[in-house]
Amino acid sequence: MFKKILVANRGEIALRILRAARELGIETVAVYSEADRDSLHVRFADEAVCIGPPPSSASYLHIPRIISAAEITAADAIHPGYGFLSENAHFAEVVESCHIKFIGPSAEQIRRMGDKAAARKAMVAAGVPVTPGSEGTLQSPDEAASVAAELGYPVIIKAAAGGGGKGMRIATDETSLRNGIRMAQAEAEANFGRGEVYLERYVQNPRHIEFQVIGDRHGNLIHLGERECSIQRRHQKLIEESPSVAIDDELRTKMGSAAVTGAKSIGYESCGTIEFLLAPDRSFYFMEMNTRIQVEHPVTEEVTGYDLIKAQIAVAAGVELPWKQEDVRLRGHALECRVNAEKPDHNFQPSPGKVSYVHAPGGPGVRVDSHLFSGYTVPTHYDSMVAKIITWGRDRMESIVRMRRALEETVIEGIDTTIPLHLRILEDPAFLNGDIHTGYLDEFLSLEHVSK
Ligand code: MV4
Repeated sequence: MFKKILVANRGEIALRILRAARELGIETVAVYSEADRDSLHVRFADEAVCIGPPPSSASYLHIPRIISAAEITAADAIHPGYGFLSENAHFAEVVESCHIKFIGPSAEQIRRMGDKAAARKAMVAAGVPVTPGSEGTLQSPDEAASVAAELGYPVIIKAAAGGGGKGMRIATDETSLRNGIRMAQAEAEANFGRGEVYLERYVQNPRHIEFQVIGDRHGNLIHLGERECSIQRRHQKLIEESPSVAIDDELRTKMGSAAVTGAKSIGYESCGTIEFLLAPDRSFYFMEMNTRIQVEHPVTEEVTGYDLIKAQIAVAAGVELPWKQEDVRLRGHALECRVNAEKPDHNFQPSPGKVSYVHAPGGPGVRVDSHLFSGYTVPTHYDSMVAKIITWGRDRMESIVRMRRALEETVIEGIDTTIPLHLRILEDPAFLNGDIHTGYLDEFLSLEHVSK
């Protein structure tokens, strides 16, 4: 096992990883920017190294400074968390070339799944269902037009280098397709330095369902059920849950085997997520693979009883996965509400600043993953998420009732948060019915606006 892990991240995920390392008896190193000097992750770690000024580009994304911090402290592994450098294949390569273990998959697996067109090809080759679409990337607008004519409109244009919704365009006819291709290419070129795009038939009103997988280097790879992540705005998830009301045992077995087949086909090691679109007719299609631990991993932990971060560290150290697929049981229901420092009634405008007072909820079935404390200042430089409130119940309704109660107990003074919006969603009949899809939140917000 590792002796010392450096956590190349901040906020709640840095705390989550430090906690796992401590339980495993592994020493810890935090890195921090000048904006995070007073943060909890600095205090929780055995050692802490300042890696630069507040902008991420000069600190949490600055590879030489992070490597230097690991070398100075003699860390033998680096955990990247999520965001920042977690899906940067070059970083994984540099870490390994310094004889430090990158806690995640190989650089090659990150690179392969980071190219969305290559990921799609790999899944087709493995026999995982993908939406009908172009063979690979498109060479010309004329080729796009003939592929689209065969697929039938609407189609969706995706950037090979994109992901998470960046560089996407929907086209309803040939004119909008030709315009869309040009705009998507320009956007992808500007954002990722790579303009290639591909086409898929557009699936209307799908659910976003993702399967958690974990693999080791001995060829074992299992799934840990699904997460329903349809409640999102501009590709930022707000509420996640496990299991999904749309999935019964039969569909879970089918989608879970597809996820395992897909991940095994690339020899995947570590925690990962296979994202699917689930259509109203229950057909499902591979969308993307995320090669990191995700924000919403706690709902899977709550229903499986497994500690995903401890498992991720152990498999990175070469330990054999101690679980078999048939051991995995999903017990009860878990919900996660992301608490962001934002004004949900003013177009989700950021609301950074000093948190004069905080009181976290507690009691049965409540878990809070947060770096907040009374007197903490939410900096302007980073993501706005300040807490994740996770509830568990024997069934979905019990987890919802507990979530309402937990959100009502929560006190966060000095900044605005998404808590009032969560409480309104948790009363919405469509949500209570499990009647959700990727357009749900936009519809909910515009309907609320009309009725006010
Ligand atoms: C799609 C789709 C419909 N049809 N692909 C959005 C993010 C990226 N992972 C892929 N996305 C989509 N791909 C086909 N063929 C709809 C989306 C999509 C979406 C997916 C998941 C969650 C929210 C979404 C919001 C808008 C569009």
